[in-house]
Amino acid sequence: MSFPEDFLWGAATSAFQYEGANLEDGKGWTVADERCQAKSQIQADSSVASDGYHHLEEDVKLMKELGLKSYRFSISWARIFPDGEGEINNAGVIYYQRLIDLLNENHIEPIVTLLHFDIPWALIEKYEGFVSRKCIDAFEKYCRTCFELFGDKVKYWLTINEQNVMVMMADMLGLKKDDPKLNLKFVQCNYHMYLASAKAVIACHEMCPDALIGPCVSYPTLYAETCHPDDVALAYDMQDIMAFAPMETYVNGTIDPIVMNKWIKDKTVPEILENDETILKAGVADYLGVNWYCTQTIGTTSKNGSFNIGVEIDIKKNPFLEYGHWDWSYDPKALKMALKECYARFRKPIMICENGWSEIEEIRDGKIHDSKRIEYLHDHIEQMEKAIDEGVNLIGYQHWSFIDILSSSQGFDKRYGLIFVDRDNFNIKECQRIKKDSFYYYQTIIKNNGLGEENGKQ
Ligand code: BGP
Repeated sequence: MSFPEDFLWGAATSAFQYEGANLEDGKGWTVADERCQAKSQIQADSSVASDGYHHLEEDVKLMKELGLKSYRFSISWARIFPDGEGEINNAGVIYYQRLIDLLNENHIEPIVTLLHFDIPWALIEKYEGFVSRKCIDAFEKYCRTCFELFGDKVKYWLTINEQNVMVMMADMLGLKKDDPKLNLKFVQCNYHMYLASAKAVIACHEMCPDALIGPCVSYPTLYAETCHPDDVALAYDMQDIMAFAPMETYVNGTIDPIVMNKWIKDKTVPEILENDETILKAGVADYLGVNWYCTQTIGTTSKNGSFNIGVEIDIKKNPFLEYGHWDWSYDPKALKMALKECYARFRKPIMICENGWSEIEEIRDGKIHDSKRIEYLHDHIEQMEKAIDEGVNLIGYQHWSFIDILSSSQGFDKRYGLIFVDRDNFNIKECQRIKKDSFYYYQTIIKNNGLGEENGKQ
């Protein structure tokens, strides 16, 4: 067995990282804009990003040349509703309409994320975002509007990107780090986002019966630093809380008992209304979107806690692995393990919604020789193929990223694209597009529906 004929070979971006034009044509300010501005190194914020908003036709042409079967992008909620819930912004509707039409004309399946880190800022000011149930209503209205506007042209939807990461980072939720009620608010946002996601699923099933919709979960596989039972138990619990508990809620509509017990122990149980369970149960996902880049090795030996789960843990270097510039590990074999684990637990079709390798890159003789990304693609696709052979129902692969985009935390130096965008943190230049070596490599993969002979299939 190998990749199915209709396998969705794709690539991905998100609105605030790709579009730019963050205040153009009526778009409202978002949490992502605020975060990028706060972290910005000179111009490396969301004002220009990859200038995708002004390169639409050119970029879709490049997607076509690459041979993409699918393109995952996100709709910026505040481009449709600048204040999150009031009047529709027609210019925003026209932009996404044009993108979706161009994709369909070129036989590229649009995979649309409804929320990718960019909650409209107005909802933070009015309701503290997802701390309030009012934000669930606003999200439902926005999703219903998207299904109404684009539902006849989009088959694959994703509700919320990496809710499991957002609910550990105050600034991603529009909250203040020193808020004395931060832990309670994290839980409220988490619970309310589960409900929001379920409501989006219910609306999608009602309004677009032929479409498929799911969440997008961040799933770094965790290793224990040693085989000491305490370390192993910590890694096991962390993996549960971080990845499997959220998947459980999206896929089965129940709050994982480990999570509920933790809320009770921490005295952070959110308000649970009578109808909530029915909503969660009715809004279960059709497929599981998974963002998988690498493994993380964790231990308990120091106090530099990185995760907000009430345990002080430390991210360690795994002596058996190679690491990239930003200390992300290179561990392709773990991808097969991760896919098998997800499939064994949940038995839902899986879509890899993000997977990729970042580098600092520069143009040499008009080209970008990104050999490490090629190796990464090869090694991870090989493991995907093995996972399929071993029975996993993997339906697609959205490489992160289609084109160089603004990193969610490291400006424009951290490049993931198959296409180089000629700009840097300090100089925006013309944002000229230059195909990297990996563009041609991935083109062959797609053409062969897998590694094929020339790419080293054994
Ligand atoms: C995921 C996000 C993406 C992307 C990616 C890489 O968590 O969904 O938006 O940014 O990680 O992360 P970074 O840009 O921080 O390297």
